[in-house]
Amino acid sequence: MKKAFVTGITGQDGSYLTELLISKGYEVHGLVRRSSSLNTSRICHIFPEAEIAGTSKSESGLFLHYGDLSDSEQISNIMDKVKPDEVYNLAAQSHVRVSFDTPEYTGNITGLGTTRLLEAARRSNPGVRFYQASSSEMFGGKKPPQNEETPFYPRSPYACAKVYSYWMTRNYREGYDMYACNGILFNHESPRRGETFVTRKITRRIARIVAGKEKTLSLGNLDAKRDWGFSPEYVECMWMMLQQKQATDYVIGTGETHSVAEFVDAAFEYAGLDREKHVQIDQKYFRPTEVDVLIADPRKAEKNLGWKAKVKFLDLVKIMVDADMREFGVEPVGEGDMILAKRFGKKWWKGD
Ligand code: NAP
Ligand code: G4F
Repeated sequence: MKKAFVTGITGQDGSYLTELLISKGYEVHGLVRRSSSLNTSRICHIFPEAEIAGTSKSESGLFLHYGDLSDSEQISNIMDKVKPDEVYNLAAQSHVRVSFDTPEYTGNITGLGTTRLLEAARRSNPGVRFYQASSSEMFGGKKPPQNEETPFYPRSPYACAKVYSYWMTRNYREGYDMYACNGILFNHESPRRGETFVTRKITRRIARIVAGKEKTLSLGNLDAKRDWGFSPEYVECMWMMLQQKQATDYVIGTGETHSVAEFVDAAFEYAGLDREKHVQIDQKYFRPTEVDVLIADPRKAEKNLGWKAKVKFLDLVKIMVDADMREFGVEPVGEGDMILAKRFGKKWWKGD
């Protein structure tokens, strides 16, 4: 039985990846931060025990370990004990706007945290396979469409930290012959997306407006363009990257770009609401430096991995609006649910 260690297991991607790995028969070990309120809601269907004590195991074969990417000793302890075959580094201070408020902390976790993990992984098992969650933010919106050869131009403390982690991952590959890959993923969303990222903020607020709980939605820059895909498809690609003969880096995205304004329009229209009555602009959501246009050129992943995004922009909008309507007790429009049933059926991912 293969063993995987996943950092960021409580996040959007970590939760979907864990479901995928368990469905493939892996023993999965996850790193969890201690918090004063529960932070395991995205994995509580796999790990129902509310309390974790030391290393805890659920019925499904998922093990959780307390730790933090700032704590190299604990990371080394876990690695020595688990000796994983595959390590997925998904943990990060992942919010770009917040990284301007916490640049040092973001550098410590999103940057140096990767080095701590690479070093502990290499020492525990030289044959380990390592996935680094790199980001399209590293391109800074320059020279679209962006592929593996596009130069980096980081435009936030978050992106600077991710560029450092990208190069450390390559350095371990080249210096120690370690099987280490960077997945340079463009924005990917889902009903499990964090509530303060723009897509989820929009769909959640729409559901609350329909439910009569709110009236307005305040946003920042509506002109920025992103290549938005669907998280459950993207975590499959992370796994694929670690199953190849040779380690290399991949750009992953849909190949389409849409503005935040287009997302707002599509979501309001789908929910049957008039955007003009609800949306307002608030300067506090603008960033000191913005990434204007992200659009992936994912041809290398298509060619080498046979991977292609199936869920595109409008489908994604519908899936997310429906899920949030259900969460707030409103009858979903229903097209999003139909798209999921058609595309995923009874596959590993059960939907939210
Ligand atoms: P997310 O939902 O924000 O999850 C981040 C995870 O990191 C959470 O499990 C969080 O734990 C954990 N974490 C944060 N600080 C930590 C620390 N100091 N020590 C240990 N764990 C810590 O992010 P995501 O959307 O799933 O993204 C996964 C990864 O891919 C991130 O590295 C992100 O930067 C990167 N990425 C994301 C996208 C995207 O569009 N989603 C695109 C490119 C790259 P808590 O639950 O305790 O907060
Ligand atoms: O949803 P966002 O916060 O995502 P952003 O900054 O693109 O970063 C996400 O994707 C990256 C991959 O490219 C990841 F690496 C990163 O971890 C994260 O998952 O913002 C998207 C756009 C930005 O241009 C922002 O300025 O939406 C704009 N925006 C407009 N109003 C807003 C808002 N963003 C947020 N979060 N909140 C707003 O009110």
